[in-house]
Amino acid sequence: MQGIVALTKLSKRISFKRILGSRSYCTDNVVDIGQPTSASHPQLLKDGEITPGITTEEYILRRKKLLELLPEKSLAIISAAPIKMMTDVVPYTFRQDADYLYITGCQQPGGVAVLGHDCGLCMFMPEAKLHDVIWQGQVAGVDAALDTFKADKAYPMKKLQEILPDMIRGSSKLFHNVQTAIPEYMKLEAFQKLAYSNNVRDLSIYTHQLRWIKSPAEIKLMKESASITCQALLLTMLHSKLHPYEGMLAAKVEYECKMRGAQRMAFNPVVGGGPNASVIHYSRNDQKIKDGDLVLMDVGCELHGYTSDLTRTWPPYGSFSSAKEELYELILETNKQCVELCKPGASIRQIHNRSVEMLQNGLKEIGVLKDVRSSAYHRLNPTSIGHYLGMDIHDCSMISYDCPLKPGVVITIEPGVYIPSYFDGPERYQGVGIRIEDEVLITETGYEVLTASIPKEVKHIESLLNNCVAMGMDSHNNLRATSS
Ligand SMILES: [Mn+2]
Repeated sequence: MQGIVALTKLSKRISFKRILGSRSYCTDNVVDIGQPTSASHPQLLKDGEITPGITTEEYILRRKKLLELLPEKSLAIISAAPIKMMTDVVPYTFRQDADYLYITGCQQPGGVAVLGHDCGLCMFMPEAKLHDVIWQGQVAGVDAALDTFKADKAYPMKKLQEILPDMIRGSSKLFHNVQTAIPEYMKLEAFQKLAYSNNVRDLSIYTHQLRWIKSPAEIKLMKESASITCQALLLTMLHSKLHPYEGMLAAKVEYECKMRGAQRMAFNPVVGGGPNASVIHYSRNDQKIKDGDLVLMDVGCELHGYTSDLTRTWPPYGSFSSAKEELYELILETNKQCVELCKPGASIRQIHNRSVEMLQNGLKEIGVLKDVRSSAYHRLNPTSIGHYLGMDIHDCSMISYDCPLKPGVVITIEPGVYIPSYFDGPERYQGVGIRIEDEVLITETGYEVLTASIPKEVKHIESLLNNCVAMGMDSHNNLRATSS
C-alpha cells in the first residue's frame, strides 16, 4: 500500500481518455471488462458464454422466465452485492449476490439491474474513475452491459435518480432483492410511495423458484464442483496421516480445490478433531488431532458460481475404535437409507423425519439415549437432514422443506451426531462428532449421488489410510528423521 503520492502524480500525465475511453484500454486488442470473457479467457469460456458454462441464450431465458412469473405491470430491482471491507482500504474477496449473477452474469459490484415487461433488462452500471482503474483495474460499464451481458438498455449509475423513478411510476408492484437493497433506489420518492401502499415485495420468492431447478448446464457445473471437492478431500484424507493438524488439513483442501479450478471455498472449511467435531459449524481449525480421535471435515468449493458441500469423518491415525465405529455405522446407515428416499415427490421434511426416527432408535439401541423419545436427542442432533444446494450453499431459502422434490433439484443428505464432552451418557461416546454428507441430484427416476467417488465405508476408509504408507508416503517421515 505504498507509493500513493508517486502514482497520483504519474496519473496526471497519463491520458485520461486512453484509460477510460470505451474500448481503448485493451490487451492484445481484447477488451478488458473486469471479468473473464471468451475473448480474454478462452481457457475458461467458449464463444457465446457470458460466464463459464452458461450461454447468452440461457441468461436471456432466465430473464424471460422471471418476467413470466412476475405479476403484470410489475418491476424487479436487483442490486449487485456490496463490497465488504476488512479494514480501511482492504476489501474482503468480493462475492457476487447469487440472484444478480443468475439474472445478469455480471460478477462485479456497483450495478443495479431492473427487469420489467416493457423495458426488458435495464442495467445501471458503475463508471470507472481514473483512480479506481489505476488501483483496481477495469470494471464492466455501460458498454459491457450492452455488449457482453446483452442488456436491452444500460445507463451509468449517476442516471439512476433520473430514469428509475419513471420506470417505477409506470408499475403497480415492485419486487426487489432485499438482501442487497441500497438507499440509491430505496430513497426515491416513487419507491417510497409504493412501499407505503404495501406494493413492494421480496423478489427472491420468484428467483428461488427458478434457481431451485437446475438446467443441464447448471447440473454440469454442479457435478464439476462436487468432483473437485471429492478429489481435494480424498487427497486431504491421505494427507491427514502425516499432518494431523486441523489447520493444515483446511489449507490442503483449499489448495487442492483451487488447483482444480475452483475460484474459492464455498464456506470456511470445518475441520474438527476429537470433541471439536461436536461443534457443528466449528471454524477455529487450530488444534492437533490426537491418536484415536476422528476428524470431521465439512468442505465445499465454488466453481463459476456453483457450490459443493461434502462431509466425511475419519480416523487420521488409521483405525476406528469400536465405540466410534458403532456410532459411525449408525450415521452411515442413516445416510444410505435417506439417499435411497430421494426421488421426485419426496420432500426434505419427509426424509428428515425418517432420519430422526432412525437416529433416535439407533442411539437408544447403543445406549447413548436412555429412551427413544428423550429430549436429549435434539441436543445431539439439532440439524436438518439436508438443504438445497446451488449457487448458494443454503440455496433457495424461500423454498419450503415441505416442497415435493423435482428433477433438477440438488440437495444434501447429512445425518450426524454431535456428542459434547460434557454429555451425561456413556463415557466412550463423549466428545465425538460424526457427520456423513453427500450431494444428491434428483432425477426423473430417482437420484444420482454427486459425491459418490469418495469412500464412506469403514473398511474402505481404513484401507485407504493404511495403504498409503505402503505406497511410500512415509518417506516424509524418513526425511524428517534424517534431517533433524
Ligand atoms: Mn451441508
